[in-house]
Amino acid sequence: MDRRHALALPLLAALAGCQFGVEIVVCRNGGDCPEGTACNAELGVCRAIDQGDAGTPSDDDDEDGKPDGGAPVPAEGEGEGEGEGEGEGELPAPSATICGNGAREGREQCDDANRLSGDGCSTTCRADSSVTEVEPNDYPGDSGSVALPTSSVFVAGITTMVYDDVAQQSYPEADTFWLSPTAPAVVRLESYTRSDVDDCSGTSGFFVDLYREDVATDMPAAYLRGAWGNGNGRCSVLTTTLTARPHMVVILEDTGTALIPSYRVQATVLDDRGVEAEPNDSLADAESAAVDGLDATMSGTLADVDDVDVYRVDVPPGRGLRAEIIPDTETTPCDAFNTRVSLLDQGGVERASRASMLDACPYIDGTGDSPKNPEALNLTFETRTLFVAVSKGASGMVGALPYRVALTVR
Ligand SMILES: [Ca+2]
Ligand SMILES: [Ca+2]
Ligand SMILES: [Ca+2]
Ligand SMILES: [Ca+2]
Repeated sequence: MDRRHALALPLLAALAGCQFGVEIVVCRNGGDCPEGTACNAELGVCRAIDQGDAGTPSDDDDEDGKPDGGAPVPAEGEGEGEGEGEGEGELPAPSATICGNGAREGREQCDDANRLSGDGCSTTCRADSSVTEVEPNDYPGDSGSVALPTSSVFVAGITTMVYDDVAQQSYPEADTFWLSPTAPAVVRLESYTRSDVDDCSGTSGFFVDLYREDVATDMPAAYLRGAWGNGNGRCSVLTTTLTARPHMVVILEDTGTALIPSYRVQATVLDDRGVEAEPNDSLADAESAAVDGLDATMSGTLADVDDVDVYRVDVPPGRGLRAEIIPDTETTPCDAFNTRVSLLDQGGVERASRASMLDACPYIDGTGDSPKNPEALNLTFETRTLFVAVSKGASGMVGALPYRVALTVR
């Protein structure tokens, strides 16, 4: 079996600044920062001074008798320098849908008062079920390669070593299952190693790979896309559009040497909230049809190199946001998908960003015990509004670029 190409990938993408209309100010090339912000040399963007950046918090350019630093720059656009029709820029009050509080609210399909999937109600309050693997299921033709419902949890273990005659060495077994959506869908496949919550212990790593239905005929040719290192801890998340055809999912241990006695893979069909409504280039105009982030997806298009699409998501206390930007076809790999995602706070300040890379489409993840982006985890006592901005990647652009945004709050 192909051991994949990504073993030596660096986990973190380089962080870089990007310009977002009036909201984001790039300072890498000598630009000035607005009041209350200072240039962050690492990100190359202006960040709120209260984030510990170098700056001049004792400045008092506005002569109000108080230092200009402190709270992030609000969206009132009081300087009205750049325009963009901000007006008063009043942002709507945050609202919370709390999955796991035992009360069914908003678009929740259920709420069983826990944060575990596979028990009938998922950690994002969507109906799900649990399917236990049947061995052998190492290869596409194996009898144990069961078909999974698209809202389900695959409970399995990588428990045996298999000797490869060609390579003349042993590898951990693979586990496979089939996914056959009855209609085109956006599906997230996420691995977990903890049994009590949807999270990872940090000790085991995965590849989650997707193949076409003719996988048994020519496995390398049928390969569509893989995910590695982009989830909680060392777990992985493969989010993709799927045509209404059978697809094979292959789970591999990522070092090719270790066993993983117990793990789960959650398959979730994201709730389609439609198409972005332009203009949505600023916080005040942000698209909010998926504001609850309950496993929601929207489709958008970067119309030209200057287009920025901003999505609003409200995150309850103690919960985190995962946002991912994926191609609108299952055949486009992440590293050939030239987009970038940024996380903005209510002041329009960029807190994190990531671009496309091999085996990981652009994502921000504040979920789980050790989130890769702690900025996307809400540690305050109040529901907080975050903004997800989509823009083109670094390698230029030819024509309009369609994409999907995938959101989960949990
Ligand atoms: Ca609830
Ligand atoms: Ca549950
Ligand atoms: Ca197994
Ligand atoms: Ca757009």
